[in-house]
Order: sequence, then C-alpha cells, then structure tokens
Amino acid sequence: MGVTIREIRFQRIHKKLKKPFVTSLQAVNDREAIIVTIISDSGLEGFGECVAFSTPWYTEETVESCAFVMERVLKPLLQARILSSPHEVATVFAPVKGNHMAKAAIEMAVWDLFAKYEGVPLWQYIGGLHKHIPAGVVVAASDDSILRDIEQAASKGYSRIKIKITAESDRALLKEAISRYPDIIFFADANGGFSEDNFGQLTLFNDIGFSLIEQPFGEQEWDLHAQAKKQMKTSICLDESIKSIHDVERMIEMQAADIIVLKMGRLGGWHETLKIVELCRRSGIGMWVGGMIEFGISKAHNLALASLPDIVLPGDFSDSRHFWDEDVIAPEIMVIDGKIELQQQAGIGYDVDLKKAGL
Ligand code: OSB
Ligand code: MG
Repeated sequence: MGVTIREIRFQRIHKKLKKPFVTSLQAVNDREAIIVTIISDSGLEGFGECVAFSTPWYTEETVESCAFVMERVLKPLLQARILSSPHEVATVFAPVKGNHMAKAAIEMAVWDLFAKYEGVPLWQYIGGLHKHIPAGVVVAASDDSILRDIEQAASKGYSRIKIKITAESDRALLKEAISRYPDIIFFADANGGFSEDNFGQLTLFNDIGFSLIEQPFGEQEWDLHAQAKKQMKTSICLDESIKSIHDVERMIEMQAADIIVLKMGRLGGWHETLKIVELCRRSGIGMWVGGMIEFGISKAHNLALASLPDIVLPGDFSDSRHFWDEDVIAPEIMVIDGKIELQQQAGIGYDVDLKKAGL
C-alpha cells in the first residue's frame, strides 16, 4: 500500500511585484518561482513551490541552482518510487547535501499528494487545529512612507505588522506609530543588519513597542545573539541562522534566542520542520511561520503549518493581492476580520492555475 510517483513536473513562473519589496539586503521587483507538480499512479496531483530567489541574497540557493538540482539530482531519486509515508522523501534525499529549498519544493508536493490520497485537508493531515490563521503583513519601507504603510495595513485589518529595521531607523517615529495601534502586534526584522560595533544601537530598540526583534545579527553570530537575549527585554527571534534542527539545538544550548521563524524552504521541507516544531514545543521556544514573498502554493503549505496547536505567534500571512495583481491559486487567499480561513478541501485546499502566471 502506498502512493506511486508517476510523474514529476517543474514549471518556471515569473511575475512583477505590485510594488518593490525593499530591505537592507535587496530590493525585490520581480519574483521567479518553480512550481512542482507530482502526479500519482491514480492521477492525483500534489503541488509544491520553490522559494529560492533569483540571486543568492537571502540564502545560497537560487532559482537556477534549484532548477538544476530538482531536475537532474532529486527527480531521478524519487521517480517511480512507491512511498508509504511522505516522511520517506527526507530519507530518499538524504544523500544530497544542502539544497534545502530545492528539496522542500518537491517534498511539499508529496505531502499535498498524501493528504489528497487520504482525502483530508493538509492542515488536518499534519495534526493542525487552528481553523483561522491570524494575518500578518511586512512593511519594508523607508521612514518617509512607513506611517502610510502602517496605516494602510491597519485599515486592511492585519493583526500583526512586521517592520524592517536598520541601525539608522527613526526610533522616535516607530515608537509614535506603534503607540497609535494598541491592538496590533508589532515585530521588527533586522535581517542581520547589526554588528558588534553598533550593539548599543540595538539595545535602544528595547522600548519601542516591538514584541520581538528578528535576526539582529549575521547568521553565524551566536554569541552576539546570546548577549542580546541576556541584555534586552524585547524577545530575540532567529530567521536566517536556523537552517536545520541542529541550529535550533545550538540556539537552545547557547540561549541565543527565545523564538524562531519557521520557513520550510530554508529548513528543507515538512519533515525537518515538523521535527523542529516538536523540539521547540518541548523546549518552550516560540514559533511562527515566515514568508518568502511567495505565491499561493507555498502560502497554502505555510497556512497548514501555522494551524499546528503549538504555533501561536502570528506569521507573515498577507493576502494574495498584497504582492500580486493575480495569484496562481483559486480561490485566492483573503484576509477577513484580520484572519485567513483554512480550506476544507483535501490537500492544500486550493486549485492551481499557472495560466494566471502566463503559462
Ligand atoms: O527576512 O523574513 C525575511 C521575505 C523574503 C526574504 C526574507 C524575508 C522576507 C520577509 C517576508 O520579510 C515577506 C512576506 O512574504 O510576507
Ligand atoms: Mg526575516
């Protein structure tokens, strides 16, 4: 008994963002992605999405490196296999080093396929309970437009707003903006923009009103993160530093942070992510699901992940029209009363239409 992998298909799509996403690391104007379709012997279709960027500014992988690894290295390992559980994909891919985003994209499609095989929504298949996921948006703006962007996000009902910060951010302006919205949760994301030299600047973000600061230092700066956690009352959260369960173990051992951002692409897929969720649950580490400026397929997987009972902090969940004029899924993801309702259909719960991406 099991699911036979009959066909594995990759399609590259490309869309312009409605508005550039500007961070200290990179301005993203266009988004390329690789959509994975896996078809079983019984004709079921599972979908995944590769979240690597066109250039290696967030992680080492790129769309091009993933296209090669997925087609030439991973596909031959999985083709024609009979799987009795989606967990087996991680074992099949284990001989291949790194390349987490390439692996995750294919793994996602297999998990969708298994949920469809069982006839249940993916969020139920993994043991999720939350049926409404709080919507959170990211404001990546310069000081001049930040107030307008926050006001706009608040008017759309987002219950959490994440603001990209640097050592140069206008703290008085941020504090004033945050104080205007007592019902909204504010996160800060530094994308590793601080260093030992401006450690003092970071501590000045303590009383701005942020409930956490994401990745203040570089991904290998474990000592600096541990120091920040000790000295600051605002929680420290790691994003880029966490690439596997070993990094989470190290983080806990060194007391380098209180919270982590789960991103299945960076972690290598569902199997590793679910192991990490279990470790964090046991260790009292907070978790939330992070975004990658992605299309609806990856978002649908992320929504399923966020339905797990131990994930209580609001993630990067904006609606389909936030980045795109039109998403590649139907129905599109919508924010109603600050929340996104999970679908009841089997698998990811959304139909995929790549014609909407010009294919
Ligand atoms: O650091 O969280 C990040 C987007 C791309 C790469 C890295 C990050 C982000 C975001 C999330 O901030 C944006 C989103 O998809 O909502
Ligand atoms: Mg981040």
